[in-house]
Amino acid sequence: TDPSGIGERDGWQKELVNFESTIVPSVWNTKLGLLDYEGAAWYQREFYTEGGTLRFCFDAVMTQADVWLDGEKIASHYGGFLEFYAIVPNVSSGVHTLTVRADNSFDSQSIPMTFVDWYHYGGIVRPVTLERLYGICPLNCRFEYELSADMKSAKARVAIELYATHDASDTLNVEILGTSLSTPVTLSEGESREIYTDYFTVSGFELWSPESPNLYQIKIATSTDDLYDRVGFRYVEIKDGALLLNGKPTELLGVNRHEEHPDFGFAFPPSAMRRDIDIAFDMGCNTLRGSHYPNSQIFVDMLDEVGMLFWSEIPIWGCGFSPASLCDPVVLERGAQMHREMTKYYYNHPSIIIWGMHNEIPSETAESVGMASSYYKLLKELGGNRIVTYATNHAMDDVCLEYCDIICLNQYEGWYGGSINTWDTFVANFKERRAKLGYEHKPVVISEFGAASVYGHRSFDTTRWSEDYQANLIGHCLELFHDDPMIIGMYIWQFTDMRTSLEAGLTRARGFNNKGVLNEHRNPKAAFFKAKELYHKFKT
Ligand code: ADA
Repeated sequence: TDPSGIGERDGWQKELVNFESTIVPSVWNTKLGLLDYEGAAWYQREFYTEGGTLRFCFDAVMTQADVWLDGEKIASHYGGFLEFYAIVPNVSSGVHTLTVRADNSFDSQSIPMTFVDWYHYGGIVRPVTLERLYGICPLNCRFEYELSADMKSAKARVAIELYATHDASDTLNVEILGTSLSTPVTLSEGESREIYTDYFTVSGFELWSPESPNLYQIKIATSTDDLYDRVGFRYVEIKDGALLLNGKPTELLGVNRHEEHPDFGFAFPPSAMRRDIDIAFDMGCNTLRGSHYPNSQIFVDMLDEVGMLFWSEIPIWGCGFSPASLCDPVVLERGAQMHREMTKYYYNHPSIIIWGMHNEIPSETAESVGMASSYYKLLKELGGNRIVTYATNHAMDDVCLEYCDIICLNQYEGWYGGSINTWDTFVANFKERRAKLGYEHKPVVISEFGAASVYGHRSFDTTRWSEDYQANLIGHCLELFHDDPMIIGMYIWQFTDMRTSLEAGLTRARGFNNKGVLNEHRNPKAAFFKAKELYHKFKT
């Protein structure tokens, strides 16, 4: 750790003198003594290479990452939940030193900001990989397609990010579903460029849906390198007040999930991801919201495979945002960059049907309009066939509702004010406001609602903090929302209890947000069984 920020001055990028060994990926907070540490920490390791052009890929480093190879800076990246890479040419054969400084300090311009209702884990939280490149190499691809009216074929093209280790001409081959097409490419040494294939028609596929999550392999290859990904064909739209998936009305039965575990922080193990998905299915969910940041690619791959719909968003968690921050060009650009990276790297996942612009910004203020309108436009441009929205906690005075395809309300009647009985009035009042605004074509999702309960605390009188109070409130809400034609979906807050930041911890028993329908070790509370009963009933 480098609490006083002396590492670079003292040459740690060349050699770390005092260190302990650790495992990557991981968060440092689970090391004894480092639970509360916020700031910079340095990681270093030696590796052997036969040399050439090397590509260092980082899936996620919290939050500001700086990377050195043999003491020379090779990358800098801001944004803790998104991937980045550095390409270094002419690396000699032999042993080299890779150094990473991960800094999770927060301030009024950081995303997320200091005050959030989760834990500021730090470290290299997702895998790091090293590739040797040679020739013209495909690094990333976006498969763009438009389904025909009968949804049996698609007009497609592929955007491919290329890098050349030397001046070269080659043929780029794309193969999908028995169709193959070749594009000649010429790049000069060190050049990176995105190219588009011509449009082509693909057919012979079955649609991707929660019931049949059909995936197809896409292979992109030059004579020296290749790239494989998977795609699914589906169409999502809002029509006549409903969400249609492949033309079929779909009710979103969901839960908000943080990719967090008290023993692993954000370095969530894949086997535990799979278990979370199994539990969500058992509960009857057909969708998860990745509150409040892009989740691991491994997790979203699993959702593609099993047919779970997903809402992916960036970590603009606005409770602590001042109206001034909303117009701060640094904040706006950081958020825009996160949206560009999220849409670039997550584009091919059919499970992602919703892009989330931000969560609970002060959207009742005039200052919020710039952020909401620009992010909406950006996600519509870059995001493919997806619903674009944001979660608001300003149902009755939000001024940005123009900038969403569906209206997503976070509301805690019966927890932060109100009672179980005030939900009807809340819904009725919002319906009236929506009509007055002329937004009746925008269906509503209740994107957060719930109550905290302490696992194991039962009560005959359904007192607050008991499992019974929580189960009762959630049961009431689910039935109310399901029966209301304006409301097309619901995401319970939240899947599991989870550790929260020190500031929020002051009002959170155990330093945890206890609104999970499971506790942090994935043991079910009464609310889990209530939701399971109702979600399964709604589906029949
Ligand atoms: C907000 C927020 C969540 C969580 C929740 C709560 O709606 O979006 O992240 O903090 O409130 O538990 O109060």
